[in-house]
Amino acid sequence: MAQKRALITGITGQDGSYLAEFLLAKNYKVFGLTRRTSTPNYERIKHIEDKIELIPGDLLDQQSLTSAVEYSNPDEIYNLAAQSFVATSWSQPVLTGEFTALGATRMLEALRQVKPKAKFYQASSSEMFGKVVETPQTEKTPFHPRSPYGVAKVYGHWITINYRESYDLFAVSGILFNHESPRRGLEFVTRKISNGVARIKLGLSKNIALGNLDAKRDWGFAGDYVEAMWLMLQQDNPGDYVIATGTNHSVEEFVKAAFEAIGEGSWKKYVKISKEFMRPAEVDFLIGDAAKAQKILGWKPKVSFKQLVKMMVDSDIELLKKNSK
Ligand code: NDP
Ligand code: GDR
Repeated sequence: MAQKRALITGITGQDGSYLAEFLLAKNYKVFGLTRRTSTPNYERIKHIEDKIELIPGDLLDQQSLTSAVEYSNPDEIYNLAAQSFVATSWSQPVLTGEFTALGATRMLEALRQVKPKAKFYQASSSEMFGKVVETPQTEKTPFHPRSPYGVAKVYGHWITINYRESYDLFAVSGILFNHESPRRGLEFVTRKISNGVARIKLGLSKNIALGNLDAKRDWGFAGDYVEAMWLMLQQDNPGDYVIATGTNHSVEEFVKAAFEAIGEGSWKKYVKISKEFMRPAEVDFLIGDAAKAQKILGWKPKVSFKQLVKMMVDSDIELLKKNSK
């Protein structure tokens, strides 16, 4: 059988790096779209850089996306690139719409014009459920996004379905709940906490400043979730799937578990609440029901909440020790 070819947008991000590793292990030829920066930001993919091929391009630039599809001639396209930080979407709402919403249309257009037979994955999000209308959330739960990011993702979700229905494309949306890892960006709450706890443990900081500790999220491990993306594209028919663990925890519970991972029972003295990290509209409670994915894809998460927190704290301790040498 010919070697399969995949194009990943957002390959320098958390999920892109895990997905690239996963596809390389399956013997794919992996191409990644990267945008120009004045200094390279290949930290997450430097260990596989010699095994993948990077193609310059930007979600804002249709021609570069069309060329990337022409050049890579992919069997599968994973559209992971986005402005993915919810908080920033209030300060940069138009840019978030350009990247996260219209970027999906541009990728779909590139596929439709160049390689309509390629299978397409769109990175949809549990943020689309926002102010939830039912619990747990499934593929059938109506959306009520609470941020410009969530609104942009709803657009990306529906344009993917619309292209599937209009042009008979194999285009799917994975509605992924929060997934974290040692490669998570430092501004997201889980990594901010694991890094903060590691710094406190090593005597580099005295406290961590956080916003709303009551918000609850269904947190899984990113390494588990990229397998679900791939499985969605291996089916005979395109469909949309919720990917989640089916359990949730508050930010406060994450903080507590992170301090417990370093053997510290009293976390309260280390945490400061700062208005700076409160959001104009909050998503209070998310919990997903991934029964459809389990039934059709045979997918289940492997890493538990406790294991995830410990993995992130341990990794940050190691990283800080290494960087201080
Ligand atoms: P990251 O923020 O870690 O990565 C985002 C990626 O998008 C980076 O590679 C970034 O490149 C790239 N990118 C941003 N803007 C552009 C642009 N204009 N042109 C080309 N590339 C661009 O996100 P994650 O890996 O966590 O998430 C992957 C996708 O999944 C995103 O779409 C996110 O919204 C979605 N998602 C994530 C979830 C999660 O819990 N992680 C849950 C549900 C959905 P650069 O390195 O140059 O900045
Ligand atoms: P989220 O992730 O908005 O769910 O989006 P984030 O980790 O930023 O926030 C989770 C919850 O924690 C609360 N919070 C804080 N958040 C941050 N970042 N910093 C803080 O100091 C802080 N204090 C409390 C937030 O208010 C929120 O309730 C992530 C992204 O990966 C999206 O791209 C993805 O679509 C969704 O997950 C599913």
